[in-house]
Amino acid sequence: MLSYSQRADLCSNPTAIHLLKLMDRKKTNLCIAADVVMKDELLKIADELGPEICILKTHIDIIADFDADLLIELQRFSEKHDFLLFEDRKFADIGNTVKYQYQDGIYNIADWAHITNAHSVPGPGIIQGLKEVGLPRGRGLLLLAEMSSKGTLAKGNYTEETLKMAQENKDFVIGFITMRQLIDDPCFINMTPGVQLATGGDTLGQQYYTPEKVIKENKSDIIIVGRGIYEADNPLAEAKKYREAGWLAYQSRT
Ligand code: S5P
Repeated sequence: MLSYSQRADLCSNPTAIHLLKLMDRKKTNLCIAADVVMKDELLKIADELGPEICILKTHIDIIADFDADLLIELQRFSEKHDFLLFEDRKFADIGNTVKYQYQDGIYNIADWAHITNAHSVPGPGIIQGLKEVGLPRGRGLLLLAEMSSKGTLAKGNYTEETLKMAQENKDFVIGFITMRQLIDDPCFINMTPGVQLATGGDTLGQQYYTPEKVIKENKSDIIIVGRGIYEADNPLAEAKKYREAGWLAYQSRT
């Protein structure tokens, strides 16, 4: 199996190349899902956990005291600690609408988020719309091929059609939100949410698998961990545990 950085040499999207090289350089396949609602909480995570992660995943629209300064600070930490920013926007509208949602409004996602994601439910037009905005900036898009939640409709034929849409847009689509590796293509990066050190779930349908199962058995590339880390008594110590578990699982695979 190829290493992350060997895969980088085969890809064309600048964000995919950057991310794959970064993971091997920094020895981490951990993405933190920083689902907090205040600016200072988000920036604390970015600064304290930044050295442990390859990606900081945001839901920028849940920040109660959002302002443009937050975006400048996030970019500063991304450079300082060498991680990418992933706005988990889950776009789901027609191409013309998502273009505006991606570049305009108050969040201007395309200006600061290296990576964003989209549902494939509208069909390929959503990728075209996002691509017009993101590709000139060198950004990368993930498609939601599967979801971690109980009862998800993203399965079977829906997942198959999503893979096809990605293959037809390899310049911009850099991978998937998925529970497992779905196609053996080194340029698609698989990111998996619903990860904790113990299996289980929450009361709202989330389901958890371990880093080992996700990376080693299911051959995903990146673990996305939220509450397992930021709700711990010592988030930094917990992040180190997830980082190590994710990296060991990757090493045992290569
Ligand atoms: O299928 C999905 C897709 C995503 S991006 N299931 C998910 O849970 N996510 C996101 O991953 C979700 O929006 C949240 O930010 C994170 C999981 O958080 P946790 O606290 O359950 O680890």
